[in-house]
Amino acid sequence: MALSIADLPKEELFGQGNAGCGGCGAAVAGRQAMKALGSRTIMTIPASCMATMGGSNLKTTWQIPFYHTLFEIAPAVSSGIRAALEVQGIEDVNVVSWAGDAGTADIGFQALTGAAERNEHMLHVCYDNEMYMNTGGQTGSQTPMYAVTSNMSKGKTIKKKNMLAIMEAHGIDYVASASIAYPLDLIAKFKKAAEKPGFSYIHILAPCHRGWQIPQEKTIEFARLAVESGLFELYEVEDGLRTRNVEPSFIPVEDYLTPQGRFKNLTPEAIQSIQAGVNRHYGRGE
Ligand SMILES: Cc1ncc(C[n+]2csc(CCOP(=O)(O)OP(=O)(O)O)c2C)c(N)n1
Repeated sequence: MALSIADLPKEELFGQGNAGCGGCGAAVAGRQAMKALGSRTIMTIPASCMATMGGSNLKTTWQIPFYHTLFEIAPAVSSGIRAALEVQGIEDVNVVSWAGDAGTADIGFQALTGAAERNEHMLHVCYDNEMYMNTGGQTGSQTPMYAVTSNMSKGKTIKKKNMLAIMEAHGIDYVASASIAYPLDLIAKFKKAAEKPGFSYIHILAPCHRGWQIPQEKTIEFARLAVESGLFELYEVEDGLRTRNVEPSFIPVEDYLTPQGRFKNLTPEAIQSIQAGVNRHYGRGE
């Protein structure tokens, strides 16, 4: 039977008085994910907004054990936690590393690829706000081309690295993209990942209104537009089988891009080339 909002647990394991900005997409992702993972979960989080947002000392937002790790090592710490649980014969705990796009695709990548190669029994989550937000919105490999950031005032000149494809290439148990605008799809994916005996990877597009320069109450709306335009595809890969979970309605990419302040330098030619890329990807002709 399909999951419904009414079936979700009422318990809030993330989100009670967090220190994130109003309208923070990552905080929404945390709240949704915990509805699937439940209280038998240990989380490691490297330097990022999400680490600071979790609070400190006795005032943590997470109602589960949460370990704020160094930037480069969250999946390695999670691997160690899994090993420690195993020697104690504890099997009913989800071990998760939860990192931003820099903590996943850039500075944290070596620990991630190592843990994935070993097919550790754990889940790595990338909440992708497409910038280094906790230090002021710098460019990273997950920043899309043309986006203006605090250190690239004319916009990024190279393409976004495809982390989902990279993780798929590891041959791990489960790879999925998810969006905070599609909570039931996201929650179903976390449930699936939690049941895998090996490594799972979930990549969540989590808009940041500050970096994206959008109104703070429109975080979810832009997350949805990304999917509807076809720019952020919702899919999963299980046993080598790739399934698209949501068919986009194919609104013009322009409707997603131009209202965002970070794309203020987009030329009509650039918009055309982005649209052409989407059309090619979905086999829709030019
Ligand atoms: C080794 C190291 N280099 C740099 C930093 C400074 N630093 C802390 S958080 C951060 C950016 C994190 O970006 P991301 O992972 O995308 O998460 P976000 O802040 O966007 O939530 C940086 C550069 C650090 N803590 N450690």
